[in-house]
Amino acid sequence: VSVRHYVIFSTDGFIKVPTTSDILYNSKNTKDIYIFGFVGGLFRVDNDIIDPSLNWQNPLNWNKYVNMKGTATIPSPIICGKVDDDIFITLINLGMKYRSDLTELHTIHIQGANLPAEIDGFPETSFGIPTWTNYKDSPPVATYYFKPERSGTYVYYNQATASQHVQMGMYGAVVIYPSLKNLEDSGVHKSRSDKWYFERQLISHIPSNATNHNFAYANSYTYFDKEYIILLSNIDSNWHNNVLNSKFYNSINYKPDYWLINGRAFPHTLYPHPQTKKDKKQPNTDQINYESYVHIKYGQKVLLRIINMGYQVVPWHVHGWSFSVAGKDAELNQFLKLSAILNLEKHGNHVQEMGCTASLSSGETYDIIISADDKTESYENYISKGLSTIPYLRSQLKDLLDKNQNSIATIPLEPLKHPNTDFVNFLQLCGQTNPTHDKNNFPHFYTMHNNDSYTMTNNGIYPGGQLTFIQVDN
Ligand SMILES: [Cu+2]
Repeated sequence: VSVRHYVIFSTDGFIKVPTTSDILYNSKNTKDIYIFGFVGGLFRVDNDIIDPSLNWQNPLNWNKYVNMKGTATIPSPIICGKVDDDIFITLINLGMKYRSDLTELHTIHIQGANLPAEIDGFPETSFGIPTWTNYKDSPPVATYYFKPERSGTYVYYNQATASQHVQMGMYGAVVIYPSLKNLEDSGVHKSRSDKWYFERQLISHIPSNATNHNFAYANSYTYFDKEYIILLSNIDSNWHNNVLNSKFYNSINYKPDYWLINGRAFPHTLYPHPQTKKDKKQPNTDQINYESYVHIKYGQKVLLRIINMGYQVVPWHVHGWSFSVAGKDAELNQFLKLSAILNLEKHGNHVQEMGCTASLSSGETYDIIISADDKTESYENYISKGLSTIPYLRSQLKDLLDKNQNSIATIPLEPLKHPNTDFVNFLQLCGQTNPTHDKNNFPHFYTMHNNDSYTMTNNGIYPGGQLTFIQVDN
């Protein structure tokens, strides 16, 4: 059990959205949208101070806080911990840099946390944090407390004037891992030789360096090798402009024109997330961040923590594999729960909820696991040799290229080197026929996206919006 203390500030800022579908972006094909959000992060773990600048009780830090006004982005910092941890979140309302006249109350509500009313963040039934206006005096603060009983994916947001504050961007992910004790209680344990067992049965696909941070829930079928947060939201830029310009906006006219994954629209979703490098040392959280370009290896299991904070239902669709639903709203999937109760796992058996689309209402979270099995075996013959009198795929693609140069895609391979992104030609990839075909380096690209396909746009321009890639290689 650890104490994890976060200090979070509310303020305003801007995000950049693409205005074209150019994969390479610059200042000419992006525009700014005014937003509100939370900044800050992990202050303390147990007695270790992680970031001394977050100590609001030290007056020497106050000047820095004043300068943090106007620096908000979407989404807000990730809050994480494990079951039974003591999670504290101190909230400071910095006020707005570009709308200094706004002095509304702010709160933090953790959806799914099932907290008592005193600290549930609903201001009409408890309290809100007023804006800090006298910088000579310590900021008005209150500290929320959350002792998670269940692992899974939650979301926090500003419940004060939620209609506007959620739309403006005041939300972030909450990730809770099961504890080792939870896992042991469910029959999953690590032996002294560093092997993972369910009861007395070896779980061979779980490597010895796995920890409780490789399980979504206390259940052996929720093991994953890598995890990503997919926080979905949508924006009506007219609303945001009106807030910036102090104009009334009637929320019954809500009409989104941008759809975001972790605060960004395609093609920005492919690039490294600007918040990742800002992340301070996060003890016990090696890999969790807001990257939305999923990069995994064949055979790996990837957990997608999908959260919908938009004002529309999202049918989230994954190409390539059917996924298994590990849980929803921080509750273990009921089929997995039933399988455990009936002891089906013992017999190497279980029941799973599978699918290729998960529909998320506003505020819902889904934990889905993809087993990225290699499909080259089954399709290799057709792609590289042809089958049943149909010529092999590369020769077909060459014909297409002869007729139209634009018919073959170029794909940004691991767009981690922005702005000098490498592109690969799909024909080269797909056409690496024997004997030059290098089976050991054959990346595949799958997409996942909002299946209400008009949301794959940026103000009407396709492709854009809620669309991103999964790169799989060896
Ligand atoms: Cu699709």
